[in-house]
Amino acid sequence: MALPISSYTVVGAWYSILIICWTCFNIAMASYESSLHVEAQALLESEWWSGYTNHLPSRCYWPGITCNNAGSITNITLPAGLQLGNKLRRFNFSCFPNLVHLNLAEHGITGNIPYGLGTLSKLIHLDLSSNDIEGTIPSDIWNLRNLVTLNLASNKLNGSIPSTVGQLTKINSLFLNNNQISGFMPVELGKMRNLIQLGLSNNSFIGSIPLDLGLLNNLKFLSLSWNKLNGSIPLDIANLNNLVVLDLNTNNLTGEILSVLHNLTNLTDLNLSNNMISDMIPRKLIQLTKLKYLRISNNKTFGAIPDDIGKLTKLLVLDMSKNMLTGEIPVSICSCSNLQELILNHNNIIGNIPSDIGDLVSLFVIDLSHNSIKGEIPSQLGNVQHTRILNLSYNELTGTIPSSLVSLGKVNLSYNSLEGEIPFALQKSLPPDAFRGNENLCGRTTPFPYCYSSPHEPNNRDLVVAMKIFLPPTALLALLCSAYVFLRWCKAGNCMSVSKETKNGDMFSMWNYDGKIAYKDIIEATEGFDIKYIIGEGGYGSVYKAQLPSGRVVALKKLHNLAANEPAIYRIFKNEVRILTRIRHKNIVKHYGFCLHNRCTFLVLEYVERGSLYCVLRNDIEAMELDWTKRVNIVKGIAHSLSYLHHDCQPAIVHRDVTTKNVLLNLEMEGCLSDFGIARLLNFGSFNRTVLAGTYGYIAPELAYSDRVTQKCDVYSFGVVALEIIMGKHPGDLVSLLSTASSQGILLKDILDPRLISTINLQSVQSLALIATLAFACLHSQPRLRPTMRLLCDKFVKGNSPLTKPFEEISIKHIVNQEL
Ligand SMILES: *[C@@H]1O[C@H](CO)[C@@H](O)[C@H](O)[C@H]1NC(C)=O
Ligand SMILES: *[C@@H]1O[C@H](CO)[C@@H](O)[C@H](O)[C@H]1NC(C)=O
Ligand SMILES: *[C@@H]1O[C@H](CO)[C@@H](O)[C@H](O)[C@H]1NC(C)=O
Ligand SMILES: *[C@@H]1O[C@H](CO)[C@@H](O)[C@H](O)[C@H]1NC(C)=O
Ligand SMILES: *[C@@H]1O[C@H](CO)[C@@H](O)[C@H](O)[C@H]1NC(C)=O
Ligand SMILES: *[C@@H]1O[C@H](CO)[C@@H](O)[C@H](O)[C@H]1NC(C)=O
Ligand SMILES: *[C@@H]1O[C@H](CO)[C@@H](O)[C@H](O)[C@H]1NC(C)=O
Ligand SMILES: *[C@@H]1O[C@H](CO)[C@@H](O)[C@H](O)[C@H]1NC(C)=O
Ligand SMILES: *[C@@H]1O[C@H](CO)[C@@H](O)[C@H](O)[C@H]1NC(C)=O
Ligand SMILES: *[C@@H]1O[C@H](CO)[C@@H](O)[C@H](O)[C@H]1NC(C)=O
Ligand SMILES: *[C@@H]1O[C@H](CO)[C@@H](O)[C@H](O)[C@H]1NC(C)=O
Ligand SMILES: CC(=O)N[C@H]1CO[C@H](CO)[C@@H](O)[C@@H]1O
Repeated sequence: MALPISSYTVVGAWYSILIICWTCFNIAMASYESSLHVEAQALLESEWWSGYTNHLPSRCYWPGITCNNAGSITNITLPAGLQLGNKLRRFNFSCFPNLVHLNLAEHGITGNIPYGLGTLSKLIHLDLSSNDIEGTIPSDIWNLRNLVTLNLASNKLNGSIPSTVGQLTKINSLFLNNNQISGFMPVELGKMRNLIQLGLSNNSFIGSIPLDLGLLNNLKFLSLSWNKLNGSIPLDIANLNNLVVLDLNTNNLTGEILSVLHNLTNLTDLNLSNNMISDMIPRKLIQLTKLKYLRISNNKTFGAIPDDIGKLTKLLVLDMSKNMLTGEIPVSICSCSNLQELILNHNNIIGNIPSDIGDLVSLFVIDLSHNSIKGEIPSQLGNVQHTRILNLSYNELTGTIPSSLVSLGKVNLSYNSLEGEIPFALQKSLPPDAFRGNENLCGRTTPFPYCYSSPHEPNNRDLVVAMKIFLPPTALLALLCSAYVFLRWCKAGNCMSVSKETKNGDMFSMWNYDGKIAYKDIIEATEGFDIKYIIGEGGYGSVYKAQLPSGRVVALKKLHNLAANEPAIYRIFKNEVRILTRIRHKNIVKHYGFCLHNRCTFLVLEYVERGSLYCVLRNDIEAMELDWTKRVNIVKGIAHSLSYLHHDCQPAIVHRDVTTKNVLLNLEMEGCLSDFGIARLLNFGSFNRTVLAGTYGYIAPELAYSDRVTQKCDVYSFGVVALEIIMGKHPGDLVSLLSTASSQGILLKDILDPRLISTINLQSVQSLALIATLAFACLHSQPRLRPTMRLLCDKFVKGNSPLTKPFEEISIKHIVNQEL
């Protein structure tokens, strides 16, 4: 049955629909108008545009305001000069539903960011940078999920960043730099996958860099500099291969990072200065061919500057100052034709100054001071006419000063071994300090009456000449008198044997007698043991590198835990050190002296350039440099030095801590044993039996149940070290497996350092087999069945017995069962 529908009902239905729609429209219009009214009212109340409040209807044309077609405000970008003071909180954010763009940078805003910004749900761009805003960032900011740029930089914001920051998934620029934000960097930063620029520098962030930053593979700009970040730089940073700027300077970052950076081929600006990065400068760094700024100053990087650094043709600034770089300045640097700053001071760079540096016409700053650069100053340096600063002080330069240098600005040639007459024009244009410490330089004008000599290091011959020529008889008398007083004073024990020692050039032995002199020199050379001079740390204390006024470089081992004010301890310590300083062996780091003070106690040691064998073996490039011949020589050197300590010293000295960390390598890659006797000194010093002699992994097994340290403990450790040298890594489990059957089938060729295995030849095989045989004998669990160091040395001298089997077939079993 069909329902009858009258025409009346149809019309009625249409009519009611129309009515409804009309009402809807009216309501919509009314609410729209009322929302515009609310916006207008909020503008009035904000008091930001106090001069315009009479023109409310034309508000879309007020300075800095943009509206959409319906008249609702979408963009507020105040014109420069308007000062808002504390009027941010007068702004009722909830009244601007269509605002997408709010830029209030540099408007003198003070006070806090009020809560309520989170109601601007359409906001895409928010910039409150360069104001004086303080307090924490209100949490509702992190609800602005449409934000594409957020800039709160250069304020006084504090507090920390919550994990909700990860909600801003559309954001591509986040700048919070130059504030006082603290706490950890949240891992949720890794959720902002669209980030292109991230600036968090100059805050107080602590902890380590979140690994998840490695997920932000759109990043082009990353700056976390000037924070308190520690730990190592995550290797995942190497995934960010769109990075153009990577700035991590001035943190406490450690670790090895440089070796993976070569993937970041778009980098133009790399700044890792002022951290604790200890890594080689990898050759692959030259793959970053777009680099303009390369700054790694004030770190612990080592190795040489890559030979082909000249491939970085865009380079403007190369700053690797204050590191532990060795090797020469690569000649190829002269291909970096845009170079403006070459800053390599405070390293251990050797060799000559490449003369073609004179071709680098843009060079502005050349600072090579505090190195060991030799040879003459190339006259071509004078070609670099833009150079304002040329600092070659504290090197070992010889020859005369080229007159071409006259065209440069500030020049400093002090503390070298330059000679001859200073070019006249330079005498006039530079202060005498620029030439100080070059004993054989002469001048003509007033500041240089005779050959110039440093006041710190009087040169006897010059003094005599000067006295003969210049001193009238009365002055001579006065001089003799004061010399007499001086000698009397010396006799009283104030400066024992200074004159004798300096004449012999042996300036260190005096430190055996008088701590005061050393103390002052050392404090100056290390700026009061500033941590920036630390080159190594151990359980006993830190090792510093110090360059003395004479230019000589020494290592200082600063010992903790010493009750030096205890007279008994002082006496024992002094005797101990005296024994150590008498030791002279090619393969033992020289002890020059010590300083025993209440505040600091340190040993003065020879500085050994290439650092510890431990580190070299763990660096693929350096480990390759350490070929089989060098390794065999290092093993022999250690054996000889231990034999010397055990059998030739009176009383015999037990090292107690033979490890690869305590074998240092010089420039020729020869081994020098260091740190012997330190454990004993410390035991005296603290009367503390908990100071363990030895390093886990190298300690003889008997020390687990006895504290009787004998020469045979050193022999055991030597065995571990010898194996480590030929295996390229700590033998680890192999040592404990030796007595078991499972080890016996292992082949010699399978334990040798795989990085060098391809370079093996008949001669090295014989030496390696001998080393392995002797090393295994040293690892005997019974101390008395281990060979003595003297016996080991004899075996090394006698050389290798011919192999009875081909190399490929020699097994551990075969070696262990050999008769010594
Ligand atoms: C907002 O306004 C400013 C100044 O009027 C203008 O420069 C800027 O491009 C505008 N931004 C947007 C997204 O419209
Ligand atoms: C902001 O405006 C809304 C809507 O007009 C109002 O409810 C609220 O009270 C205002 N807030 C302040 C702090 O004036
Ligand atoms: C942040 O700064 C304000 C003053 O600007 C201070 O009252 C507050 O204690 C600070 N908060 C933190 C966590 O440092
Ligand atoms: C760090 O920020 C403060 C202001 O917040 C500024 O004065 C200072 O210059 C900044 N330092 C660096 C190195 O940018
Ligand atoms: C890094 O700093 C944090 C906080 O200051 C600290 O807890 C942590 O031990 C430090 N880590 C390292 C490796 O120094
Ligand atoms: C770096 O670490 C050292 C000690 O580990 C600490 O004394 C120093 O304050 C730290 N520096 C910064 C900037 O956090
Ligand atoms: C470097 O890039 C190569 C090829 O693009 C890639 O195979 C390698 O995994 C990358 N290394 C790192 C550390 O990201
Ligand atoms: C480097 O930059 C170029 C040009 O800006 C771009 O095409 C390329 O994708 C970027 N990334 C890498 C890894 O080269
Ligand atoms: C790099 O860091 C140093 C601090 O050692 C700073 O002075 C310099 O401005 C930084 N350079 C760049 C380009 O970031
Ligand atoms: C090198 O000398 C210049 C000019 O005398 C000086 O400004 C600079 O600080 C010196 N550099 C060092 C590391 O001493
Ligand atoms: C011994 O050394 C331990 C660890 O270094 C230290 O905690 C303890 O205070 C020391 N005892 C004495 C008596 O110095
Ligand atoms: C080895 C070294 O000198 N490291 C320094 C690197 O820079 C930081 C910050 O200035 C220093 O604290 C380190 O001592």
